[in-house]
Amino acid sequence: MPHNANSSLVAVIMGSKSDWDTMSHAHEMLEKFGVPHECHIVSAHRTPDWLKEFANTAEARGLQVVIAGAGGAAHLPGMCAAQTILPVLGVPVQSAALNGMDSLLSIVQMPSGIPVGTLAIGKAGAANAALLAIAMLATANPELREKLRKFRQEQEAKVRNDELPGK
Ligand code: RP5
Repeated sequence: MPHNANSSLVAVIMGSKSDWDTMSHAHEMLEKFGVPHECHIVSAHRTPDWLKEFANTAEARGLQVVIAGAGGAAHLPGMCAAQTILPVLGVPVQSAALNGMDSLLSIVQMPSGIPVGTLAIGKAGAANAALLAIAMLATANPELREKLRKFRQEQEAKVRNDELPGK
């Protein structure tokens, strides 16, 4: 995993190594756009002191957006958002017991005052969290804005050129 604590603009954190299968999609999207980022396992309940240290130092280290993925009783995004003013994007990881509905509801239902921008359950949510982080960074970065525009154009062209089998 990339780890360059000095220049990262985005941090991708997740509650467990088991979340990587999902959260790697955020990492891959950030890689594709050349956005400096770092990835860490940070558990709200297993490593509370590490979460506190991470969140308390994130802004001063130059991070601009945090993407936090967790499953089950998924309090990582909310507990991270509580300790930093950086925007936090939450990704509900698909859980075995409740298919990610537990993760989604845990992340999305933040009481007023501490927002978490909640994405879709699973891999699409992780990829979109990265795209949203990129769009946020792009408001002040024309080069990134052009990369985002090109990405949309390529996506559109692919869909327009898709053919249905046997048609
Ligand atoms: C959460 O519990 C993690 O985010 C993960 O999605 C879930 C299960 O963790 P493991 O038991 O696989 O470590 O904290």
